[in-house]
Amino acid sequence: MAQSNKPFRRILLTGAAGGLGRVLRERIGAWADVVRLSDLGGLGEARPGEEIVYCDLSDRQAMLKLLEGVDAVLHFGGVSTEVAWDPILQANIVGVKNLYEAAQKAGVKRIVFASSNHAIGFHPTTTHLDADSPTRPDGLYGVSKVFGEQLSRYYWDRFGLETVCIRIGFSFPEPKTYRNMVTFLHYDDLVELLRCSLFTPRVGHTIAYGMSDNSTSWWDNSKASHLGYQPRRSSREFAHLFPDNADYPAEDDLARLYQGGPFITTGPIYD
Ligand code: NAI
Ligand code: 15L
Repeated sequence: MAQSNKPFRRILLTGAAGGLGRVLRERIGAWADVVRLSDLGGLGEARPGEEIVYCDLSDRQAMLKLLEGVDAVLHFGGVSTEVAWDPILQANIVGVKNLYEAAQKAGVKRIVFASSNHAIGFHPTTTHLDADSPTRPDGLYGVSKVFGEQLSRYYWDRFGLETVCIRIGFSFPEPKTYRNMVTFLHYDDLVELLRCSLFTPRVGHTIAYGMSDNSTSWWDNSKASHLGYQPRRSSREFAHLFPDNADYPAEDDLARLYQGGPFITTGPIYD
């Protein structure tokens, strides 16, 4: 391969066919000579500067191969909501363990792990959280994100493999509920937070909240300030969609009382 000035030789993006993966595929090409895209399927043709490797996160041997030659990982693959236990177990528990085992063996320097606000969803909406607040998952999906955060902590302590865990709020084209207005992460800010997470010289094991510059927030990113992340977008851009907060649940609805919103009563879903 010819010499290039791009910062990384090869970045792996898992979950590349998912909602956020498709956004990132369009926007991270400048960061690496090669972006290796992975998912279960649905990635179409590789474009210049891309490689496509289909792989189930729960397949240990396939994961050991997937990580070969990779310098850094954006881990966006896996189950992204509260579903039955077995898919959560396979993708988010076994899969994350396979990822870290393979990454450490391949000499990967850094992983950005797409965690979720559901790792802390059983905190009341009256509580302000930072990186040191205790986790309070709001379902088995949230428990699986706590597992990923803790596994990555172990790989930092044991092997010096760095991770930034991003507790993403709500990253879609626009907020759909008033709760989303509080937790909104604009795609532009997601990409900026990933750029900061990959290019800050030392991150160790960092917990950051994935949110834009929204008017109301439950989260404080001061303990991730070394990342230098400055959100430039805000859910204020969508305030006209919620003139009287009409969609927000009634005062005594549990979904209003806890940060995880409706997730708190969804699980557990037994197989
Ligand atoms: P998504 O569900 O659209 O994408 C996830 C992708 O992972 C899918 O393409 C799916 O095929 C793949 N996947 C699932 N199981 C797999 C397996 N066993 N092996 C390989 N690939 C598998 O989710 P989205 O919205 O793109 O989210 C990406 C990540 O960010 C997820 O980890 C999610 O938990 C996290 N996140 C996203 C939020 C958002 O607002 N979009 C909020 C909080 C967290
Ligand atoms: C998540 O963790 C999900 O991945 C995303 O689809 C949304 O449901 C988001 O949380 C949320 O809290 O709304």
